[in-house]
Amino acid sequence: MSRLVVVSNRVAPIKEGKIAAGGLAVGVYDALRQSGGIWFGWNGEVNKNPQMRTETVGNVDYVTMALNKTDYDQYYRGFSNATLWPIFHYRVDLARYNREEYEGYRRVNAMMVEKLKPLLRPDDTIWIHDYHLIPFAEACRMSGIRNRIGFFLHIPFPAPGIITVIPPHNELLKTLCYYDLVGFQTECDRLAFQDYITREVRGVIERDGSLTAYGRNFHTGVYPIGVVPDNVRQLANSYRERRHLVGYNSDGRRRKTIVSVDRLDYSKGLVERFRAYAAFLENFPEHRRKVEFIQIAPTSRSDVKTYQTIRRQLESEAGHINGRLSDLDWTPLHYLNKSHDRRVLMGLFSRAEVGFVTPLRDGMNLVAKEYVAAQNPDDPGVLILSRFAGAAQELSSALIVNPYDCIGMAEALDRALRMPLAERKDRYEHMMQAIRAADLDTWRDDFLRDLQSFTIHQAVEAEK
Ligand code: GDG
Repeated sequence: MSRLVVVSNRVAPIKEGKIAAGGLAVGVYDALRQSGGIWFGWNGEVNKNPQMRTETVGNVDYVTMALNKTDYDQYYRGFSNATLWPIFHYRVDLARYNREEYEGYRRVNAMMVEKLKPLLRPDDTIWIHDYHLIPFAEACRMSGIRNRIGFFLHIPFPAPGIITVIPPHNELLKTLCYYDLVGFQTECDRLAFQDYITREVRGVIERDGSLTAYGRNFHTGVYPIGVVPDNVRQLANSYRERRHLVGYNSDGRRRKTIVSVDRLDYSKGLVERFRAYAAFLENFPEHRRKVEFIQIAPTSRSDVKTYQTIRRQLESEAGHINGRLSDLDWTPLHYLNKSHDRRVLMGLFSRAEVGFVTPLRDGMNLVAKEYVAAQNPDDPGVLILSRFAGAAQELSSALIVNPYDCIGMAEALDRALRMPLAERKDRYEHMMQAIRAADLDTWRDDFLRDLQSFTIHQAVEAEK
C-alpha cells in the first residue's frame, strides 16, 4: 500500500486520549495511524511569518503552517466559514459573498499545494478533506502533481438550487472534477452533486457510473463516516466517576438524563432543541424534577459573527428555561460551553436515558453513532435523531424527528423516556448492526480502496 498524505484545513498533532472536538479529526486520526504518512494543514496560528513545522508522532509526520492575517480572514473566516459553510447547510440567509475572500480562498489553496509539493513522493496517495480545500486538486494538477488525489466532503452537498447562490459556483465546482474520486457522506449528497454536474454543466454519467465534465473523467462514491464501536464502549466503561455525571432527587433516586453534545454551531439546531425541551416540560409536567438535560457545546469559530449571535441566543434561551422552571433542588438544563475529555463524554452517553441529536443539517453526525455505541446492551437508552442528519439514513431505528417541529420533538422526548425495555433493545440492536457495518475502518478502507483501484482516464490538456 502506498504512503498516505492527508490534507485538511486544521491539523493538531494528536496524543493518545486527547482528541480535538471535531468529527474530521476523530476520523482521520485512526486512518493515518494505521497506514503512516503525512498530515498536512494549518496549525491554527495566525502570524506574520508563516513557517512550516514538522512534528513526528509514531508513524505520522504532522506538517503544519500558520496563516497570515489576510489569508486567515479571507480563506478561513471569510469564504470557508461565512460563505461555504452556511450555504452547504442550507442557511442562505446567514451567508455572504465577497469576491476578495473567494480569491483569498483560491490563493491559500494554491499556496498550500506549493508547500506540500516538495514533500511528495510519486506513489503517495493524497486524500483531501472538506470544504476548505475544494480547489486543492486543480492547483495540484496545475503544478504538475500526478498522484492519485481523492476528496471527501464531510458536510452535506446541497441541492443545485441552493449551491448556485454562490456567484462563482461554476468555477468552484469545476475544480472538484480534477479529483480522481469525490466521496460523500450519503447517497442524497452524491445525487445532488451528480444533478449539478449533469444539469448545470451538461456533464455525462458514463456506463461505469463515473462522470465526465469539463473534459475530465472522475468517480464519485458514498462513504458514510463511522465510529469504532468497541472503542467507544470501552471508553464509556472505563470512566469510573460516572456517578458524578448525573443528578439525584432529594429522595436519592437518580434523575433521568437527556444528553446532547455539539460544537456550538447554528447548523446543530440548538435553539430549536432548547425550545423543544421547554415545550416538553410545559406539555408533560409529570416529567418535571425527574429529568435533566445536559447540553455540552464547546464554542467554535467564535470570531465569525453568526457564531456570536447564536451563542447569545442560546444563553438567553437557557436562562429563560432555568429562570422559569428551576427550583432550589432542580436545574432542568445544564448548558456547558467547555470542551470535555472524550472519556467523560462517552461515560455520560452510556448513563443517559436519551441522546437528543437534532441538527437542522449535518453531513453525518458522529455523536449520534457514539451515543448508541456507548449504550449498555442490556438496558440501552433511546436515540432521538433529526431526519436532516446524514446518520438518519443508517440509523432509521432511532426516533426520527423533524427539528423544525417543536411539539413533535417534545412528544419524542416523552415517548423516549417511557419506552419499554424490549422496544429499546430492539431499536438498539438494529442501530448497532448499522454502526458495525459502516464503522470508521470501513469508511477509510472503502474510500482508499476505491481511490486506488479505479481506472483513471483523466483528460490532461489543462495540465500540459
Ligand atoms: C463534521 C460534520 C460529520 C464534541 N465535543 C467534544 C468532543 N466532541 C466530538 C464528538 C464527535 C465530534 O467531536 C463531533 O463530530 P460531529 O460529526 O458530531 O460534528 P462536526 O464537528 O460538525 O463534524 C459532521 C463530521 O465532520 C465527520 O465527517 O459527521 O456532519 O459537520 O466525535 O464526540 N470531543 C471531546 N470533547 C468535547 O467537548 N473530546
